[in-house]
Amino acid sequence: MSASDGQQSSFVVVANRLPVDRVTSEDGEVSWQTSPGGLVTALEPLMRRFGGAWVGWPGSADETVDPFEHEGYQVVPVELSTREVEEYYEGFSNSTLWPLYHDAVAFPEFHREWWETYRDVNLRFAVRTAEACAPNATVWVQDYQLQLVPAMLRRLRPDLKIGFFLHIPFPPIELYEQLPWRRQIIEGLLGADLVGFQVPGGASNFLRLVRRRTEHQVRSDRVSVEDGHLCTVRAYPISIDYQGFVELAESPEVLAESAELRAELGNPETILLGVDRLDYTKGLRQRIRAVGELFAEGKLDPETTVFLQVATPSREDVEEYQKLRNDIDQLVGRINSSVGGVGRPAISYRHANFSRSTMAAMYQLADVMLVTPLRDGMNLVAKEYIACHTKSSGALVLSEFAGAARELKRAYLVNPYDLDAMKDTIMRALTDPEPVRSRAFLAMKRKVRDNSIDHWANKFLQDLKAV
Ligand code: GDG
Repeated sequence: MSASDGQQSSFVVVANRLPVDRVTSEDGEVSWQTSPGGLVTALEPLMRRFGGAWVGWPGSADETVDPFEHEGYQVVPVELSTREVEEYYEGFSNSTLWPLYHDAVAFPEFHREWWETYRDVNLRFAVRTAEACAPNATVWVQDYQLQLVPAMLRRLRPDLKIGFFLHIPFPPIELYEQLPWRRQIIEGLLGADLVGFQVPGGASNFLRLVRRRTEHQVRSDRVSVEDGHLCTVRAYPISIDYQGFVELAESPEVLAESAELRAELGNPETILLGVDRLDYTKGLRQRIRAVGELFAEGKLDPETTVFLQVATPSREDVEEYQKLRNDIDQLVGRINSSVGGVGRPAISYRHANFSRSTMAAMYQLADVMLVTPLRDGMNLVAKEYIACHTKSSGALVLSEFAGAARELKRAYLVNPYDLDAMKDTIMRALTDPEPVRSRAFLAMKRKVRDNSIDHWANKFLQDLKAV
């Protein structure tokens, strides 16, 4: 049955990806499993309560999947061809918008064909969403792949209440203005009743752009759009399922796994940890060089200290990511061969996916967590470490350029481009007296506990109702 056959919902989430992964059993039977992740965890209960629907791409090209019910809500798949995956997803989303929105730390590529496909795919998402919505439904559109959907949807269904949330930074106007299709994207976002950003800086960058590039009236955080509706623009810092992570990290299985992992690493006295998608925005080159120099200068002792760096495979079909992977392999190899350990490398580098419980075991172990992106919308790894490191004496070295730095002011904040300062800060995080570390760490725990992901979702949806 298709969504247009009558199955309509009063609460609809629209995201590039569906919240489910396909699993094929040994006898070839296909079923769908909820994908792990904060957003899905936070929204699933709401979806069930409101008889919701989730519109998104199932993740494989050239395949049509019929809508189906999953765990008490509707799943509405949007199909993409191989060409569309290349041009809309790998192209315009990940090689134009992603670098542009992250301070152009890699060069954004502008191609007209990619833009046209982005527009076509956004229209398909909007049409599919319009079909899935009951009269006056609430729709929540997620992220940079779908920035044209709010306005397209409003044209198709003016009765809907439309929210949009951007998970990545919104760049300063001087950078944004490079985008040949800047006007269309601004108007696309303004189709929403409420546009949310991770931090107030993103919201003000956007409002400045609206003032500069459109004729719409801006008063405080509201834009009067020419078709007569108001679009409110605010910050909603996203978070994690704090309680869920604490329970996971304290479970006997995770505690046993962290003991095993420590033994596997050669029972070092001190563990530094980095966990990132392998992405050029995450500052891996700078971080690994800084730690490598600390080992080479003898400030860190490879006999007693290990730097465990996890890099999760990501966007492997995009050229810039292939280059990054090779660079990091070589860099780690060079450092490990020059700083002799005791039969184990100084840097334990793992380019692989891990289960959530292994991640929690790693967070448990880390004396110092290094989160040093060059630019990041929020960075949930920083918050996950704070939840999962259940000892009071953790230390978080955090980039000033991660959205999380606005809330986690008691972290050891660094400019990731300043290698010497980063090295000094890492040493301070390792050597500060225990009471200093734990006061700061416990303050950050309270902060994350009091603003977990369900607060974030509820606040956004309450505001959406009210605007
Ligand atoms: C975007 C924005 C914003 C990583 N490796 C594994 C794994 N992970 C999980 C982490 C964490 C998530 O992936 C990564 O989240 P981040 O927030 O760090 O970064 P992005 O993927 O770039 O996310 C970001 C976020 O959206 C939310 O709005 O914070 O700024 O860029 O949850 O734990 N999980 C598992 N295995 C791994 O190997 N299971």
